[in-house]
Amino acid sequence: MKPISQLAPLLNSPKKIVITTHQNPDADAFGSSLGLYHYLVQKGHQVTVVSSTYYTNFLQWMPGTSHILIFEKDEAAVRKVLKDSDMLFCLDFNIYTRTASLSSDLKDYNGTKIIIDHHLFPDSDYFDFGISIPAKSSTCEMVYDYIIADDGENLLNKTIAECLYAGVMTDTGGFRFSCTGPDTHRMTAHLLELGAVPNQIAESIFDNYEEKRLRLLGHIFSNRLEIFMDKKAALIYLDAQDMQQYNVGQGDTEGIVNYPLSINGINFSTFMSQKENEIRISFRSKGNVDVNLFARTYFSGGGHANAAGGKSTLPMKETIEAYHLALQEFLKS
Ligand SMILES: [Mn+2]
Repeated sequence: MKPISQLAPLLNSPKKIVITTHQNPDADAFGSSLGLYHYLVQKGHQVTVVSSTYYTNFLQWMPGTSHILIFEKDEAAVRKVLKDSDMLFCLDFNIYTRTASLSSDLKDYNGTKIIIDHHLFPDSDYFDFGISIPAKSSTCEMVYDYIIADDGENLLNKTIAECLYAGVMTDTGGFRFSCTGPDTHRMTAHLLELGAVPNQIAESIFDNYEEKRLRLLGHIFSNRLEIFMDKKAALIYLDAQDMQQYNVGQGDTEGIVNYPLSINGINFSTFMSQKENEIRISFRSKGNVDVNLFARTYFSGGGHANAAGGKSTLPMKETIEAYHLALQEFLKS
């Protein structure tokens, strides 16, 4: 994989470009993709953003979402645009398998492949050009850095600023996580100067739920939250019946894994939810508790040191038992 700085000559003439991101996109995934989209379009390229899966309601407001092609909805259109394109930008994910059923099409992609991402251990053999900095707050911050390094500061505008602000705000947990650096705040100041309005973006993302999500939270905190104070750990789980009873849809479980970390003394939080034949698991931690290592070792996943994901194909009861055994072993080492 060559450094992304060497990509510039290839973009000197108009290109057909596809930008894609990870499945079940969050605000950093779409913010970085659409931020880069609005930049590359101004540079004269023909650009299409592709999402492998449907996206949640709270991303609907972001400028450009109506142009996004969704693979789950229209496979043929996505295949055509991939086939006709010169380059593929992969944003906010480190390995093509993070794109659900789109994976095999990405695997066989013939054009130039570029990664901009902040997850650990990128699949460098797959990408031709790229930049991977796990210490960065968000892929949105990396897209901002890319635009500045590309001498594109004059093309930054309110539209791009809104997209990038959304991703940096959410990936830093509202500028609370340890990945929030001086550069993050310097960029954020610039995004506000460009016209991004923080309270509007925060409301669009955080105040966009239905009543059922608050009822679900009530159920979780009363019945589905377990605290293991001796291990400084907490677990939330939602089984198939919970998912059905509270009509849990895409986005309804966003951020739930973070709540246990607000308890004094808890530095490791796990959230499990039943999705068809597998259990999706999210991990969050504070300090030097490496949940990337935990997810990779025990639950076929990965991510960042303080935020990772994994999965289990065992039933919920057995998965929780496996979690307890894993936690015991993990804390010993
Ligand atoms: Mn991200």
